[in-house]
Amino acid sequence: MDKIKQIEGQATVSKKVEVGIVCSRFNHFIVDKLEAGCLDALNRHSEGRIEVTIFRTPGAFELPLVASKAAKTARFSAIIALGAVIRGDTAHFELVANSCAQGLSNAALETGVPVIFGVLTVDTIEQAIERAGTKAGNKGYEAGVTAIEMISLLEQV
Ligand code: INI
Repeated sequence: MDKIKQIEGQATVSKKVEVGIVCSRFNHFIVDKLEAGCLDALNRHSEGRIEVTIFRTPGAFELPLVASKAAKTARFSAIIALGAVIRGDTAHFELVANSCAQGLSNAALETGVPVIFGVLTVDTIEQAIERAGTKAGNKGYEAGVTAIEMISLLEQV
């Protein structure tokens, strides 16, 4: 092997792009913090080149449909889904969390548009708070950076 070519995304965008954020209102106390972190990341890493449209769904279960429809418009270079699924006493958690994750993954694969999974799936409200801008960082911020990296990577694939 003479030469290994490596291609990876940069932490910024080279041209003007539009990004869609799909936020669920359920557990909005947490999701609002993810949204703020995500916007902060897009702002810091874009040098003003990213335009954002925010869509709001009732819950995480509805995120995939809106993400998929937004991706199909071909208007957005990436879609970021933000939500918080917190375990309760019933099987509802598993159903909502699994369906959301699978649906978002399908939306990306079917459209070719990166759909970023910024949905917390946690056992307790404390764990959610830790991941929404306190001791475990902000998963919304991470989702924003991941979107930028994926936009940049897909430009080169
Ligand atoms: N939606 C969430 O976003 N997070 C949750 O924790 C949650 N729980 O636990 O019930 C939740 N449920 C609502 C669901 O996403 C749908 O909106 C609802 O079932 C209507 O389709």
